[in-house]
Amino acid sequence: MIPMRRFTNHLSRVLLPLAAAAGLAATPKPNIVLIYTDDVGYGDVGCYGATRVKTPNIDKLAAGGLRFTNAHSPSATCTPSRYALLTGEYAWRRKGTGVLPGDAKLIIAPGRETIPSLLRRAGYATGCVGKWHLGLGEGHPDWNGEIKPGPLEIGFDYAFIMPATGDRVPCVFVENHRVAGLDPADPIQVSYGKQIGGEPTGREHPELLKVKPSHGHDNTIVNGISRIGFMSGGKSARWVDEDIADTLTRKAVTFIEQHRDRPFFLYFATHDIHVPRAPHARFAGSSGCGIRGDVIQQLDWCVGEIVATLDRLKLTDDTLLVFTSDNGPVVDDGYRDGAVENLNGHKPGGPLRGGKYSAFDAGTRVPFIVRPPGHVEPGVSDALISQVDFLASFAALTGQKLAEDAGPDSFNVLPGLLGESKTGRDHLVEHAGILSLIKGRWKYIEPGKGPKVLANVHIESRIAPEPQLYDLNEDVGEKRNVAAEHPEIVKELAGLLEKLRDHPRSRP
Ligand code: NG6
Ligand code: CA
Repeated sequence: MIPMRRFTNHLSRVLLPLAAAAGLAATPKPNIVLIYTDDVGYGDVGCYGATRVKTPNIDKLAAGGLRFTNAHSPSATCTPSRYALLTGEYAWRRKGTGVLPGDAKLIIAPGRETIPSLLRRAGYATGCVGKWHLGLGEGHPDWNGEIKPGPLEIGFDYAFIMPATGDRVPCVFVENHRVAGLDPADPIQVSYGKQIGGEPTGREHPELLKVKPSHGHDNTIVNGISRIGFMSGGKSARWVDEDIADTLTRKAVTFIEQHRDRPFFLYFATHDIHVPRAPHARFAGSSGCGIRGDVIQQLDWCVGEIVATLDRLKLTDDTLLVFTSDNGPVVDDGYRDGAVENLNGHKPGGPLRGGKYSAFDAGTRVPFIVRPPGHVEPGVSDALISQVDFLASFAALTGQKLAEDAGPDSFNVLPGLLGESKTGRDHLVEHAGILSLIKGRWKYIEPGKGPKVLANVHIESRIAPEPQLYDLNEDVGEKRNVAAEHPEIVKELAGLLEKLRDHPRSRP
C-alpha cells in the first residue's frame, strides 16, 4: 500500500479569499462529478486487474487519484443502491425499494434530504444525466404530459434520464418533466400488465430480433430488441441503443460546460454496461472479449470525455471526481448476446466470488476511484467505504450540517475519500435480499432461505440456511466458511447486525 498524504490547501487558497470577498461562508466548494456505472464488476477494469479488456482512461484516473479496494455499493442490484446513495439510508429499511418496473412511482419522497438537495442548498447547480430507475410521478405516469415528481422534485436542477433501465420500457429519454422529442400526434402508452398497442413482441416474433432473450425480455420490440414491458407510440422519441452512450455523454459534457463558472454537482449514471449491450459501431468488436468487453471499452471512452472536458475547462483542480458502480457483474442477464461465450478469459469479478444479486462480495464490492480536488499523492486505499456515505461526506466537504433525521446510515468518511486517512467506516451492511455484515477482517452472512445458485444468471447467491463467516484478509474469495471455528465472532456480528436492523439509523 502506497502511503498517502492529503491534498494541498490549493482549494482553500484559491477559493477562500474569493468567498470572503463575496461575503460567503468560507468553505471551499469543489465541483463534484459522480460517474455511476451499471453492473461494472470488481475485475472489469484494468486498474483492478483486467488485462484483456482495455480501460486506459479509467486506469489513468486511478493512477492520478485514489483506488479503493474495499468500497461497496449499498446493494447488489440497481434501485436499492441508487436509493441508498442519494438518500444516505440503507434501502433494506424500506419496502418497495427493489428493482422497479419502468412505470413505478417515485420512491424518494420530495422534501427529504438527498445529495442534490443538500448541494443545491449549498449553492451548487445540480444535474442528473443517465439511468434513473427510482420511479417517476405517482406511478403509471402519463408519458405524454408532465412527468413529476421526479429528479427535479428531489433536488436536481436539470435532468436528462432513462426512466428505468435499457431493457425496460418506455425506451425514451425524459428531459426535466417531459419525454424528449415526443410527437404529440403519436402518444406513448406503457403497460407492465396486459399487452397494449399492436406492436410486435419478442415472444411472438423472434424473427424480428437482432438479439434473442435468454430469460424474460420478450415483450415489445424496440430497435430490434425485445424488452421487459409493453409500449406503443412515441416513435420519434425512442432511443437507438447504439447511440445511448454518445447521447448521455454529450448531455453530461454540456451540463459541465454550462455550469463551469459555479460549483456544480453532476450525477452521471451511465447505461453501460447493463443489458441490452449494444455498443456503437466504433466499439463493436473492439475488445476481443465479446460484446460485454466492447461496452466496457465504450464506457471507458465516456469517462475519458468527462475527464477531457474538465481538463479543457481547467476545472480539474477544483473538482472531486468519483467513478464507481451500482452493483457487481453479471454476464448473462437475460439476452443471448454472446457475452458468456466470448469472455476469452476475462474475469468480471476479479478475485471475488459471486456477482450481481449475490451476497458474496462480488455483489457489492465494486471499482471505486476518487480523484480529489487539488493535488493528491496517488495511491491505493483499503478504507472500508459505502456509497451510502456520500451524503454525509459531501455535507462535510461543503460545510453543510446534516439534520438529525437526514441520511440515517451515512457516515462522514471524507478523510478516507480524500486520502487523508487510511480508514473509513467501522462496519458495513451488504444487501442482496439477505444481509451481510463486514467488520474489520470478518464478513458475516446471515442464514437465509433460497437457492444457492441463481439459475437464470448462473451466479451463486450465497444464501444458505446456516450462518457463514469469512476471513476477508486470508480469504477474499470467500471459499472457507469459518463460522464453526469462531462462534464468538459469529455471535458478535449477528448481534450487531440485529441492532442495526432494529434501530432506524446507524449514523454516529
Ligand atoms: C432483472 C432482469 C435483468 C435486469 C435486472 C435489473 C430478467 C430476467 N432480468 O429482473 O435483466 O434488468 O432485473 O438490473 O428480467 S439492475 O441493474 O437495474 O438492478
Ligand atoms: Ca445495476
